[in-house]
Amino acid sequence: MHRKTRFGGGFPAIFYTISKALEVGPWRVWKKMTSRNACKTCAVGMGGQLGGMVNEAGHFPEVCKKSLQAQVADMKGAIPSDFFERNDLDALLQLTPKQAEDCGRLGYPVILEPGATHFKPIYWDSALEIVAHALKSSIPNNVAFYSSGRSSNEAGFLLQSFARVYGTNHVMNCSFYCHQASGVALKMAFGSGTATITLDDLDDCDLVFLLGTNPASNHPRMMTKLANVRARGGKIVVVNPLRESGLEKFHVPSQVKSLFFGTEIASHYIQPLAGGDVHFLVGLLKAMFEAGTMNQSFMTNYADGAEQVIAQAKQTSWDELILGSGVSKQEIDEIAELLVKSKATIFAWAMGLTHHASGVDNVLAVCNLAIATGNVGRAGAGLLPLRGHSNVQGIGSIGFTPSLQEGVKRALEKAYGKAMPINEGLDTYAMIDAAGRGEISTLFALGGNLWGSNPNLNWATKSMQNIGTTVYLSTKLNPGHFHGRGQRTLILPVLARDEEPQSTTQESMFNFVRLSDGGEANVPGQMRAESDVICDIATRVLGDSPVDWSRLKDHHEVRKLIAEVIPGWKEIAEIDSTKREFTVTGRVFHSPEFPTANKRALMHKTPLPKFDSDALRLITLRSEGQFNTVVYEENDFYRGMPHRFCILMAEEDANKLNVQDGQRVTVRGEAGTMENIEVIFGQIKPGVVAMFYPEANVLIDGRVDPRSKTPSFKSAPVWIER
Ligand SMILES: Nc1nc2c(c(=O)[nH]1)N[C@H]1C(S)=C(S)[C@@H](COP(=O)(O)OP(=O)(O)OC[C@H]3O[C@@H](n4cnc5c(=O)[nH]c(N)nc54)[C@H](O)[C@@H]3O)O[C@H]1N2
Ligand SMILES: Nc1nc2c(c(=O)[nH]1)N[C@H]1C(S)=C(S)[C@@H](COP(=O)(O)OP(=O)(O)OC[C@H]3O[C@@H](n4cnc5c(=O)[nH]c(N)nc54)[C@H](O)[C@@H]3O)O[C@H]1N2
Ligand SMILES: [Mo]
Repeated sequence: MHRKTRFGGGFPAIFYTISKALEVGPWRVWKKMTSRNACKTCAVGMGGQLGGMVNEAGHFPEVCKKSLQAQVADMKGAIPSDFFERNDLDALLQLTPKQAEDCGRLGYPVILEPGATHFKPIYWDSALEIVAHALKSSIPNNVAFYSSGRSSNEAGFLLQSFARVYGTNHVMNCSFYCHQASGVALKMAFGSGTATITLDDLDDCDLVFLLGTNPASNHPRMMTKLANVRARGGKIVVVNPLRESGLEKFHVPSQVKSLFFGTEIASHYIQPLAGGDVHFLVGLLKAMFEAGTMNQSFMTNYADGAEQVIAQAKQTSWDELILGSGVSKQEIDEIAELLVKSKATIFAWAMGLTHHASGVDNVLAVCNLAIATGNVGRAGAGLLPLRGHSNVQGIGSIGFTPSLQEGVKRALEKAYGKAMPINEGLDTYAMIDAAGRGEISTLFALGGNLWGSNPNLNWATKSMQNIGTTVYLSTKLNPGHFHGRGQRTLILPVLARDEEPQSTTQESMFNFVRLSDGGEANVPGQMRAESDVICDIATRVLGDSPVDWSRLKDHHEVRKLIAEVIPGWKEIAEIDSTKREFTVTGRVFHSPEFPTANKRALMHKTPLPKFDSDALRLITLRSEGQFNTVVYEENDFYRGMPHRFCILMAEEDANKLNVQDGQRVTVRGEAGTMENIEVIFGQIKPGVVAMFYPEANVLIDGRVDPRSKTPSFKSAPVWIER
């Protein structure tokens, strides 16, 4: 029996939007939603004059219930002053992600002293002094800095450069658990690690591939563009082990006809095995090779490495490709033909490709396909990693990464008059591992929920609790503050971007830098701007020479530095006066000339991944009502999953295991087990099951992709016990 799933968007989304607005007052919400601030949720890059309702191409209104969810959550009340007195650490450890989120905004700094049973409010001055003392008494090589992708370029730049002047390269961001594989692979193929297209290119293509991504929930504003592709007769190929109802049909709220009748999104829905994408993509190459339809002249003129990639496709048997992908020869032929006929194709993907031990190969295989068909380096065609957090790309661009390009390093040295550290910077997973070995004495986290984002939560808990002092700069509480505490933990309350006293900037997935005006605080409290907190700590630790950190509290000064140090960002120096948002130079390719040594693209052989044959492959994903580890709604009505502790399974697998729809089972993974999990029948590829992140992170062991260091969150072996 299939539970009824609903199509995406439409009136349910609109009603939800209205009811959310009523929670804090429609006028207050309208004012905030139309203020000039980049949207807080995904990286499509909404912003500009009417804030989160206008896209980069100026289209209005682009309404998204997700951005409203995040906005309203930031406006609903503050945590009462006696909250931490009434709730001891044990009580806080019981909070679910939703309960922690529902506590409201953190309005005052708190500290948990070693061995204490309660967090206690603390004055800002004392809190900053304790953080400074922890840093001054640590060896820089034992200190780590983490950033999620929510913070501004200004705060991110200040913190990463402070870390370096202080003396460490242990500077890492959430990308290692997200799109790192995309950056690594794109750089290997084209010499540049981000999208090769602009938002407008989506208006000029006739075919879009959506591989391992669910934009109906996670990038809702993309849906208008996708609906438009279909409206002008284009095709959309979805490649996803799970039939996502929002990708079958979506009711675009800003288009009247679509709102009422819905728009078919996928013209072709391919359901591979989780982790079977390389097999499928190599299969497409093989089909084209056999039909003699590859774009040989494009490869000859603009790319290297084609011979070995073609040889791999030629030598691999159809049996192996079909078995490994779970896709039939007929479907592979059909999609290959579609691709050959297309005049301009855009390949878009997200976590379904990156969250694997073969993440980089998955993305390289997409790059190979784009090159083999001549679909890169011209208008309307190219590669589009659908980024996660609203400023995750910016945080990477401005250097919040363990290693810096030589040029950036030299520019920083010149700007600050200080040699950069030489220790090898840790990636996120390696840092947690180092903490487990007792090698991290202080962790400074700019936003995020690092604990909850990790695989193997028991390991993450033990490792993080080994840290001496942990400092979180956060807007809201999340379970990571408590489970991921250090021996001493401080949570310092900060302003969200629409509350900042100064303007800030963010970079979208299309390499477009947006300006956010900031505004008034949404709730009363002692929250401070992230950049203020960072500069105050820097001054306390390093004094005012060689760098005058208090001068850098002025975002205009920071932007002048970014313009000097980061390639392609010159225009940011003048953004205060010009208000001109801009595309980072050197990243969009409308002609087939790439920033590699010889200006040619490079194709790479992609070995076929191997999997345990007796295990089911677990995908961990986001529900309709969550943003990463923040849960707004416990149920997922699109997929018919009524609560967080479900496992979505094909009826065929359930029959083999002799379990029924609605039955409770135990799910065993390599790192742990979860009991009392409800089986839900769904339209998912047999052999593959799905559960919600972050809860299911107790199951997953840390198999990381050797090149991107990203854990295989979407092909973890699990076994079901009745
Ligand atoms: N509302 C909302 N928006 C968000 C977020 C959020 O949590 N909520 N998170 C933000 C962030 S940080 C990110 S990174 C993005 C995430 O955006 P997505 O990547 O779309 O999110 P996921 O839920 O991780 O799901 C990925 C999709 O990949 C499919 N998939 C899983 N395994 C495979 C596979 O092996 N092959 C293929 N082809 N497909 C597979 C899943 O079925 C699922 O549909 O969204 C961003 N936007
Ligand atoms: N099993 C599994 N694990 C995963 C994933 C998966 O699909 N499956 N996805 C991975 C991915 S793609 C990602 S990106 C990571 C997410 O990793 P993170 O980015 O570390 O986690 P989030 O849950 O987005 O962080 C939410 C917290 O950020 C804080 N916050 C929100 N806004 C602001 C702000 O403006 N400033 C500051 N300072 N703080 C703010 C709030 O305290 C909030 O609770 O998780 C990864 N882990
Ligand atoms: Mo992400």
